[in-house]
Amino acid sequence: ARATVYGYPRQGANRELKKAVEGYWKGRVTATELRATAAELRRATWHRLAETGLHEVPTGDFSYYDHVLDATVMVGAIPDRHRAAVAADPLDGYFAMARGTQEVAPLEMTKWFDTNYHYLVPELGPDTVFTADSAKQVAELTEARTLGLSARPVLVGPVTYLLLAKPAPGVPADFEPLTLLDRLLPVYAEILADLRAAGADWAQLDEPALVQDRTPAELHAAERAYRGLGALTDRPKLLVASYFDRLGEALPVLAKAPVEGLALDFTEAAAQNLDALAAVGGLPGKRLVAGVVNGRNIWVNDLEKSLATLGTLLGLADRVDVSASCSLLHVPLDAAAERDIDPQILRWLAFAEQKTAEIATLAKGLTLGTDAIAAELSANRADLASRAGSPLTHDPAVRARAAAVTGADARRSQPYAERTAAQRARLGLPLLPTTTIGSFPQTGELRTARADLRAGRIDTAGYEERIKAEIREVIGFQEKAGLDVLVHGEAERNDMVQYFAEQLTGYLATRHGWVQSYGTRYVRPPILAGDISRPGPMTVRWTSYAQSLTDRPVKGMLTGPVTMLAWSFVRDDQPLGDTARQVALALRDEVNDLELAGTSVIQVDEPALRETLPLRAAERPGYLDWATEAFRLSTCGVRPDTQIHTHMCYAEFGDIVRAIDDLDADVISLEAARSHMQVARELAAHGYPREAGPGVYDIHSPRVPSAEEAAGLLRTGLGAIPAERLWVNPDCGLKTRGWPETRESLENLVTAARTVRKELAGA
Ligand code: THG
Ligand code: ZN
Repeated sequence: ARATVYGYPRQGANRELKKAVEGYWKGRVTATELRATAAELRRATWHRLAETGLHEVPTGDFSYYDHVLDATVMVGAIPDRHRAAVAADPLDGYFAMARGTQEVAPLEMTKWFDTNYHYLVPELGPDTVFTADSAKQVAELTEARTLGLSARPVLVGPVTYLLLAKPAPGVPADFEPLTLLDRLLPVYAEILADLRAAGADWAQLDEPALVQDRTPAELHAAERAYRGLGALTDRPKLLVASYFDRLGEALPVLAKAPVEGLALDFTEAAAQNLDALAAVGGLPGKRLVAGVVNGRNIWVNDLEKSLATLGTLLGLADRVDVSASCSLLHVPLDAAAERDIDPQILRWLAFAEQKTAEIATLAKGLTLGTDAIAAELSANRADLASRAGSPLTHDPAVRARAAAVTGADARRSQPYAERTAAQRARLGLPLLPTTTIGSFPQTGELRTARADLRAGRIDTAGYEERIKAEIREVIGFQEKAGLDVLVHGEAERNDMVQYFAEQLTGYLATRHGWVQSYGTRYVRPPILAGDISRPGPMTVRWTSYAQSLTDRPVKGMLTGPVTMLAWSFVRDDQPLGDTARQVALALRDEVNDLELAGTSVIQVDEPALRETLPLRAAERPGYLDWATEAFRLSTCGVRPDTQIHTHMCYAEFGDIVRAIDDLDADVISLEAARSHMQVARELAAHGYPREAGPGVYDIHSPRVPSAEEAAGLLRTGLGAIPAERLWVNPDCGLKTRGWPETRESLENLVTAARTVRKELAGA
């Protein structure tokens, strides 16, 4: 058996790639230097992979920004508006597509399946002409082969490429990119021929879109694609890779296709993929690459269990190789770099480096027998036992409390109609109340203060003084601007998930655990490692301090349980719903403590509610059940006159509007400015019965909306939501904005609210 992976973190141990790319943008790094840094990172990675025991390294998975954008370049699908820039300078043109310029908008960005990686969406239309550009793929293959390595180019597959695309601007919205398949296949044929000529024995075509629910027409397209590519004579052997879920109806299609290999996910979807493989009579004559090591979570593998799976597979294919379930892009680089995690616990964790070693060990065991890996197996058994038996993973008090939850705990004590009256009486807000989503600009000074604290240049008291000064500034501004419900501005928070994770028992934070989110932006997702409890209040001090400065209500600001899970690495030893419930109970205590401290409005954000929706429709109702219950569990312990707000960061939410209703929040704020209040109409169409604040200020752009423009949006909103239930707020938090445009925009927003209030009073 051979050991391989489909892709690897690109950034380098110290995020050298981020620094080089951002340096290039700033003019501090030349194109030559950037290329050299990138080539050195690739070389070091391949060496490391081979040294760790991989027999075949991936090539072409490296990217300056995004591998789907690389595929767009590879097939020549450059949007018209970027053609001149790409022709003038391919590298600058590439970054123009990724980030836009003064003159042209970038490609849209969206989530890569249900991961936290974001890709740039191809824009296609009936006039799209594809042309082959195999330069990057061929160059990287040649680099690896020159090092004497056995290398396998990895490409986004043609079906997935088209299924991920959207109609280009100006193309009718009902245009289906998949109709371009016949035009795209010859381009893939040309690239495959180039790779063959450059010495590729195998090429991998990634088709993760085939693990989603697919129509018969889409499955038929997949069949045609691989019948066509398989029939080519001048090509490498083809490995069609699936990951993130079971292949389902697409498995028989690919099993019958004239390709030489299939890669399947045997982590989350192991049982279904095994059954489906058996049902088609296995893959006689084909190579099966078995993704038995989880490529998107950070837990140490159960080597014996994986060996058992691999053993079963041996009877089902000509040849079985070992890999991770998906590219290792989605996990941090090296657990050994984590010096702050208890060594006992660190043994439970496997990042990309450790996963590579697991894959190599499994391949060795499969080839030579378990005796050859006896030491690894015994260490692995001890690590797994340590995790299973740890008090961190089994806190009896947390478990007893979660088990005792009743339906009543997840329901407000009064229906909305009654509690809204109590809230109105308590808050005394005007019609069309104004508020913000929570965060105010994170200034350079704040980041410096945090860095100073970490480096010991200031002490905690000094740091807290800086935060307090910022809160005074934010409260003072909001009072002067005339906002009705104020916020403290979240100066003390960097990544909100990390902020809460650091304060909850059972959560681990990493120092170096960077994972690419998009382009040169990375996150360090915390790890839900054990049973979750809250040793003490997390936000009450800052909220109370802010409230002490003003007579107007200051909103308490929390991140909801679903988002806490979505932006973390989750436990794999219990259902997600159980983990969500533990987090929800910890947040419930925080909500209740905020109320006790006198907070009358508490916002619990769930920006990730929709993005966590399972890939397959059959699994969605079960997810939405535990997700909405967890939200209600965290928010329903309050008095009727305490107002619960929530916020979500997206405009398209038609498919979960019922779940949003199920949250039973008193007020919801949503993104709406760009879509001209489309969400307001969708909420109305659903009969949404509570209060809503469709955003009237697009915070994703530095542009300042005029008071008249905001008033226009409000009037549009009033066409869908009655005045008594309409709030006035921006689309999202202001963390990434500068102070000048924030000030002006919020002043205009208040002016707009006052104007429309007058109109309503006069009518
Ligand atoms: N927190 C976590 N995960 C997330 C988000 C988050 N996933 C989805 C979404 N938000 C991703 N959005 C961003 C936005 C900005 C940055 C990263 C992801 C970013 N990162 C800094 C960088 O790479 O320079 C580093 C920030 C830091 O120092 O922590 O700007 O909000 N967990
Ligand atoms: Zn938002």
